[in-house]
Amino acid sequence: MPDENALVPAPQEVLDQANVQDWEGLLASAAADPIAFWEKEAGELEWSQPWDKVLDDSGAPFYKWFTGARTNIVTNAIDRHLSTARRNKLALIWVGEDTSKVRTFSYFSLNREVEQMANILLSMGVTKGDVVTIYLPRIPEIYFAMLACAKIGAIHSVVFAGYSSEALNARIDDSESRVVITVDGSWINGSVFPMKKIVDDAVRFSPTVENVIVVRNTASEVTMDPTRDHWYHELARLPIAQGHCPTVQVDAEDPLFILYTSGSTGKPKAAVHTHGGYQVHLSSTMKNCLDIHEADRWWCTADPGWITGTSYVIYAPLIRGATTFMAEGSPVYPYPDVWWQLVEHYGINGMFTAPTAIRTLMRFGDAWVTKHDLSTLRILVSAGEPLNPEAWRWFHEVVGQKRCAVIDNWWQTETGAMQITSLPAMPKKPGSAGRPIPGQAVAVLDEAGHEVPAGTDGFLVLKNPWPSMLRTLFKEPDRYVETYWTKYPGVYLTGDSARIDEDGYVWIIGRTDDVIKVSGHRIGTAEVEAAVNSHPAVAECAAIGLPHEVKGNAIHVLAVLNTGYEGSNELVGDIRQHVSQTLSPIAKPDVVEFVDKLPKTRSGKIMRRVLRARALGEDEGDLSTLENG
Ligand code: 6R9
Repeated sequence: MPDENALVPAPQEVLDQANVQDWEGLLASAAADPIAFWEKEAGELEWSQPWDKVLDDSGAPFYKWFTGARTNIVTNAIDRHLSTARRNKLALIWVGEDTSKVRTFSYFSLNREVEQMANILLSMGVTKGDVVTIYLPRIPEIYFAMLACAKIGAIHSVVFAGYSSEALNARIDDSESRVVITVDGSWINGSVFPMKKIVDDAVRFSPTVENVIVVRNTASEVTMDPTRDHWYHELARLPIAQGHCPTVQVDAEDPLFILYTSGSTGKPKAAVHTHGGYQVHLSSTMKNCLDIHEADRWWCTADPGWITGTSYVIYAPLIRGATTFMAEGSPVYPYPDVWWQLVEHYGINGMFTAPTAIRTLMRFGDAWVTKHDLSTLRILVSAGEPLNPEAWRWFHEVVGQKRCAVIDNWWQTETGAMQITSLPAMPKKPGSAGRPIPGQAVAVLDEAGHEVPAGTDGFLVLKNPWPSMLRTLFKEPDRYVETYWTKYPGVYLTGDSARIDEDGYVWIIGRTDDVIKVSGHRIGTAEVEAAVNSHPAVAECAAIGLPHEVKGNAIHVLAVLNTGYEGSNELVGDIRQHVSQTLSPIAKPDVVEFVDKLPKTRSGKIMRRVLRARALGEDEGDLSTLENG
C-alpha cells in the first residue's frame, strides 16, 4: 500500500515558474464561486459575440455554457495568433517514425494547411453540422483535418487508427458521414499498416460515404475507386483548394466533435463536445494545471484517436500559443531512448504521456534516459490510468532529475478535459490523482448515495457541471441521462471507484462498470466478447481485466466452445488473432481459457465479478444471485 501521507513538495524551479503560485488561494476562490472563475477564464479568449449567461442549468442534465455567445475554437487556436508576432513562431513540429523525417509549421503555415483542407471539404459539399470521419495516424494531416472541420462548423469524428474495418464501419454508419479522410498506410515499427484497405472494407457497406480523401504517407500500393477516392495532394493542386477560407462563427454550444468511446454495452457511444466551453476549459487547465507558457515546447504523446490526443496535443497548446510537438513512432522503436533523444534534440519543456509508456521505458533501465541531457524538461504529466508510486518516482527522479513537476491527472472522454490533478506548485502524493481542479468538486458515495468517510472506497462523482462536459451522447439523449445522471440525480457518475483521503487527495481504484483500461486504451468487455463470439468455435464467452505489471490491465477471455471443437493452443492463437482483426490489435486478449460453463445470474447475466475473484484467488462475494457456476 502506498503511504498516503507522503507529500512531495514542488521543486524550487517549478515554484519559480508556476503560473499559479498561490494554489490554495486559487482553489478556494474558484470553489467559492465556480461561475465567476470560469467567466474570468473565458475572458482570456476571443468571442465574436459575448455570452448572456455563463451556465444555463435550466434543462439539466443538458447543461449549456456561455449561452448566446459566438466563437470558433479555430479563432482562438490559430486566427488570433496571426495578427501577432506568434504568426511566425512554430505551432507544430512533427517527427516521423524515421526520425530523420521532420515537418514544421509556423502558425502562418498551419493556417494555410487548414484553409486548404477546409476549402476541399467545402468543395465536397460539407456544411455546418455535418460529421466527417477522420481515420488517420499520427501525422500532421490528422490535425489539419480536425481544425479544418472546426473552421467550417463541421463536426469531426476521429476513429483510432488501430480499429478494424468493422469497428470503423460501425462508427461511419452511426455518424452518417459523407466524407472520410484517411491515408494509404501508416508506419508501425518499420512496417506498413494498410489503413486504406481497411477503409475500403469499411465503406463498402456504408451507404452514406460519397468521398474518401487519401493522404499519401507510406507510398504503398492502394486501390483507388475513381468515383469515390481522391488523393489529397492532387486535390490540393486544384483551384478549389486555393485561397482564404473564413472561420465560421458558430454558437458557443454548437458541436465541435464527437468521439466514440467504450461503455457497458457493445455499442460504442459518442460523447458530443462543443466549441465554447471546451476551449475555455482547455485554456484554463493548460495554464493553471499544466503550467504551459507561450514560450514552451510541449509534447503530448497521446494518439489523436483518444480524447487526450484531441484535447492536449493540438487544441490546448495552440489556444495558449505554445509550440506543440508530435512524434509518429512508438517509445521503443527503434531504440528505447528514442523519446529522450527527441526531448534533448528539440528542447521539450513539458511532456504528457501514459503510465503504460512510463512503465515500459522504466523496464529498460535508467541508462537509456540518463545518457541524454533532459535539462529543458520542467513539467511531466501522466493520465489514462493510475500512475503507481513506483512509476511516479522513476518519472520524478530519473527522467525529471527531481527538478520537474510530476502531474497525474484524472479525466475521461466524457469530461473533455482534466478534472482531478495536482497543480504544479501543490505538494504531490505519488499514486494519487490529486485534488479537483479549480472550479470542480468531487465526492465518493456509497450505494445509497451518501458521502462516505475519508479513506473509504465508493463511487466517484463530480459535483459541479464544467465547461468541457459532454453535452449528450450523439443521437442517444436518454442513454446520456441514464448512464451519467440517474444513479445519483444532480451529480455526474464517473463509472470509477475511488477514495478521498484526509487531505482531500483522490485515489482512483478503477472502473466499476464493464470497461477495461489496457495500456491506457479504453475497451469495453462487451466489444471484446462480441469479437470472440463471432469466432465459429465459440459458443459464448466472458472477458475480464486482470492486473498487468506494464499494461495496467490485461484482457483474459473465458470461452465455452461449440460442440465439435476441442480446446488447443492453436485455437487460442486463432481466437486472439480473430479479435485483433475484427476489433483492434489493442483489444487482443492476453489469455484465452476454455471452460465448460460461465457463472451467470438467474436473469442470465454473466457474473464477471465472480470470474475476476476466482482468477485472483479472492473471496467471490455475494453469490445469492448465481444460478450456476
Ligand atoms: C483521459 C482518459 C477514462 C477512464 C477513467 C479512469 C481512467 C483516466 C486516470 C484514470 C486513474 C488517472 N483514468 N485517467 N485512472 N488515474 N489519472 O483516459 O479518458 O479513455 O475516456 O478513459 O480512464 O478509469 O474513467 P478515457
